[in-house]
Amino acid sequence: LEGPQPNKLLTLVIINDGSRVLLGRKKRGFGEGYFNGFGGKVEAGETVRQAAERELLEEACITAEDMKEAGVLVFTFDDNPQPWEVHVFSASRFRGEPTETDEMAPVWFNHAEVPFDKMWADDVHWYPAFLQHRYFRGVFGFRNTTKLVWHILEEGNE
Ligand code: 6OG
Repeated sequence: LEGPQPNKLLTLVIINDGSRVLLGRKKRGFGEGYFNGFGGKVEAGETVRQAAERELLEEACITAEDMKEAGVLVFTFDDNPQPWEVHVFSASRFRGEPTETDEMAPVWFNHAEVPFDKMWADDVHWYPAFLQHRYFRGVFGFRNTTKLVWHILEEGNE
C-alpha cells in the first residue's frame, strides 16, 4: 500500500494582453493535442517562479516582464496516488517573439474565444477568475486521467 505522497509541483504561465491570451497547442507528452498555458515540472534546486520562467522560455521562447501569481490548482487522479499542484502565473508583457517549439505551437485567442473544447476539463471553471484577475484556488478530481468528476473552487482578490 502506498501512503499519502507530497504534491508534485508544476507551473503554468498564461500571457494575457487584456483582450487575448497566448496559449500553446501541446505537440507531445501529457496533454498532447490540448491548448494550455506554458509550463512543466519544478526541478530540484529551483523555485516555482524560476521554473515558470524557464518553461516559458523553453516552450514559447519568450520572457515575461510582469509575471504575477494568479492562482493554484490541485489535481487528483484515481490512477495516480500523487496529486499535482499547478502554480498558475499571468503576465501581460514579455520580451521575444512567441515561437513554435518541439513541445508547443503558440496561438493567440480572444477572451471570448478560448477553445475550452480542446483544453483540460478544469480550465472552463477557473478561466473566468483568471481573466478577471481574481486569485483562485481549486481542487479537481479526475477519473481515467482526463474525465473531471468533481471540483472545488474558491476565488478571492488576494
Ligand atoms: P509537462 O509534464 O508536460 O507539463 N497541466 C494541466 N493544466 C491544466 N489546465 N489542467 C490539467 O488537468 C493539467 N495537468 C497538467 C501543467 C504539464 C503541463 O500541463 C499542465 C504543466 O504546465 C489535469 O512538463
